[in-house]
Amino acid sequence: PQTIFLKDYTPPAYLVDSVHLTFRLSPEHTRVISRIAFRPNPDAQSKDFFLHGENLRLFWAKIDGQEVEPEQSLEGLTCAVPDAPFTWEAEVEISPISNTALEGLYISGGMYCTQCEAEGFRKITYYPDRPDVMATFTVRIESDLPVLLSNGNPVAEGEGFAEWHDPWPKPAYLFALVAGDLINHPDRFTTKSGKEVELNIYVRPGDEDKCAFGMEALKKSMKWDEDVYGREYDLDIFNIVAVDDFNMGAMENKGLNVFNSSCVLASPETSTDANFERIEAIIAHEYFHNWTGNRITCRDWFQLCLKEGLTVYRDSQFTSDMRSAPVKRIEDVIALRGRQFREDNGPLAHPVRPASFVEINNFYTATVYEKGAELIGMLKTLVGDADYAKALDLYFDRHDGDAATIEDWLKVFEDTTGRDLSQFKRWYEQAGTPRLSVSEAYEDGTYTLTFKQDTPPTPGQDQKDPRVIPIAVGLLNPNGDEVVPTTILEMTEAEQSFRFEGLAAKPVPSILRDFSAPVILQREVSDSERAFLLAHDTDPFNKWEAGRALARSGLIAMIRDGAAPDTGYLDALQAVVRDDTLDPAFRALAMGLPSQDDLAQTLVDLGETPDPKAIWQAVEVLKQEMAQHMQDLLPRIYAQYQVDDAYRPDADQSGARALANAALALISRMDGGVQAQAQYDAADNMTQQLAALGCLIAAGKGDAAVQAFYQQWKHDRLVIDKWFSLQIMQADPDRAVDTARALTGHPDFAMKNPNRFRATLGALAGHPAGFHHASGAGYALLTDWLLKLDPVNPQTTARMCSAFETWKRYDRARQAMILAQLDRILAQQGLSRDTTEMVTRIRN
Ligand code: HT7
Ligand code: ZN
Repeated sequence: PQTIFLKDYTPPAYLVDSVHLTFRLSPEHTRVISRIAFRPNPDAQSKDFFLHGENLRLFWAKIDGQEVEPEQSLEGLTCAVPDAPFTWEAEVEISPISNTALEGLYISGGMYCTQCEAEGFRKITYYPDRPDVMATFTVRIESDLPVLLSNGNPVAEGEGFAEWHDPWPKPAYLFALVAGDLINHPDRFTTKSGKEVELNIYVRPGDEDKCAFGMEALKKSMKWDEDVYGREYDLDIFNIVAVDDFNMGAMENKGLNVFNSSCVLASPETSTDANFERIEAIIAHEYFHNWTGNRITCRDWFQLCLKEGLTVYRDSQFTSDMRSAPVKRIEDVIALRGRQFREDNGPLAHPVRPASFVEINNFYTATVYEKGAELIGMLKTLVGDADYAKALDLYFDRHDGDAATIEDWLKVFEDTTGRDLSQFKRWYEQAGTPRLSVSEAYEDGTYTLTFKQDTPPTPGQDQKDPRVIPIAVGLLNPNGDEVVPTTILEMTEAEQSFRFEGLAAKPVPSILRDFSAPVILQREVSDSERAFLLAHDTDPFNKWEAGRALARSGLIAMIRDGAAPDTGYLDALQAVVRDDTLDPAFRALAMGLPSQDDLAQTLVDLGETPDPKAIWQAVEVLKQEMAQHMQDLLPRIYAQYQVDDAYRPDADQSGARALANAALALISRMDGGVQAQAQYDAADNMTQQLAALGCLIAAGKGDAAVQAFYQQWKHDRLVIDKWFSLQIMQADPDRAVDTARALTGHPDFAMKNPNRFRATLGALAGHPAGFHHASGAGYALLTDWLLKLDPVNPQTTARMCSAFETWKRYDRARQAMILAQLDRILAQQGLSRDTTEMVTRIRN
């Protein structure tokens, strides 16, 4: 397969002014008739006319009304064209029903829908399918189905047809079409300048009672983007459609967002608090793309972080404003460390702006999205809130309608602030997570912190240059008072010292407050200092971080040295859990332990080979000890944080439920599941029901409830996804693979549905002690299914290969077994480009 390089970018040879498309929908023989107004690009370096097109049956093509005979290949076609503006027309046939890859036009549950990002439009018709070609689209859909949708505003409709016009020039990846027998949940929004916008959420019949929350989230997002970024909506209508078969979470097509139904449908009975929070964030994310992604798009796919990093950053800000900012920050950092640090530390590491790719779908990664968002946060910290706001205004003014680059983005900050951001740009270009080591000195009232930064080599990048790192630091007195409030230290050198004068005693530093940079802090800290910070730090993130570090060091001692659980940690944790002045959601997070994956990596960093089963056992022992240590407190917490009011998925209620359920998980270890069974029997919402079911399975008392849950929910595919996952997640390591295997034989297992596939095989991959079972059965089972899925859906297959990305951590026997499975995948005849690229990168 061909590698594409950022350095090889050249402007398109032809630009497009307008596109007219007619769709005659039919499951096996959809006809697409296109009329496209091209003109030569004055900035082009070539005059070659090439249109992308894959799996299209071409009936005819015309230029300026004259039939032509283009030269076709597997990737598209070429043709001789005039050296002046011209009209291209063509008719092709496609088969949506055979499209299981879920890219281009496909059918899900009887509904036609499209997914064109990144390169799906070329499966619909011949077109220059690249984001720097932007055009207005007019679309006519011919079908007997009652709901016919496309981008922009509706312009005509009648018996068996509808026409849409999108006045905003857009790249083809933002094109969308939906047709089906759908139910509408309507609403309205008046923009700040008084424009009336019609809002609709379209769903399959039966799902109409699950739209209200998403609609409220949409209106809050529209208002927030006006208030905080000054961005107003720009069409008469905004449609959202829920689709069951979808490769990712959602898609920001102009005026017609398409959502994985799991990311929009919500009801208290069927969705957990975490689902509600996620749905609110994803609705916001897709809506925010209207400006950061659609009005200003990316010049090429290397610039993906331009829209994704910024939009993730914006949706995090939104959630922080709607809910609790500290809790959101802690959740984001847990996710960043769990996925992005893992990626940055392994064979799939790549810069936030990659320099090359084979298959762009493989670069919708935690690095591009989440690390990309961290870079925006760092920029804001460095320039300050006021200049950030000015720079963003300039960005929207200067680049509205553009297909822009990271250079354009940084330039608006340089022009706003006069800063030179060339060093900051290294964050976009260098892969790997910097290690930030810290030493301290105190003499005559002066406290000095010395930092050293170092980034390990990553694939293709041996040498790293120092980056600018904003390090937020506060200092506490030994009595716990803050003597220096949060200060931003701007580190630019490989090694750099910062002094604080006039301190009466050696302070206790709180470093990297609010996780001010995506780095790994390496500092020898005593457990007593961690306990001190857990008790006294005024920065909620570092307060939580201190508890997490204590838990980690105790667990590592248990795993390495067979130590007993650390009572210092248990006492410090108990003090936090008991402290009713603290946010319950924060306390619930404090009760969480480092993930088993995190512990495995910590052991590797200490030069040890992790044993996944031993890690699992240590975590079990510690949880048991937590339950025992807090056995008097937990029933009080559990009772106190029961929510009596009618269910609301807001921060207050979900925080209370999270704390009570964290208590329940420990109580179940002491009472054998009695309280959990009572909660299960009484539950009137999914948060309570699922938490109780998890406790029952973990306590070995789940059989009846697992059956009952299935009977209760077998009609609801999103709930049944939870049922699949939970049984695997809660399984004993020796049973996890068998449980997953048995579930792949369940009549409701459906390989072609990405949600169900992920709920089953993804849950296995997320159970380290089960997946890395010494028998190798986890590796074999996942591989069996990846091989079955690849010909059906390469994109989802390739993404799930990342389960193997940590193979180098493990012992020789496990390494050999994983390599054998990777080789088995590579040996498959006709393996997709997506999966070939992923497995090749993982293997090297
Ligand atoms: N911009 C979208 C990314 C995307 C995608 C979504 C659904 C299916 C396939 C996809 N490929 C890429 C989603 C987002 O970031 O908002
Ligand atoms: Zn996005």
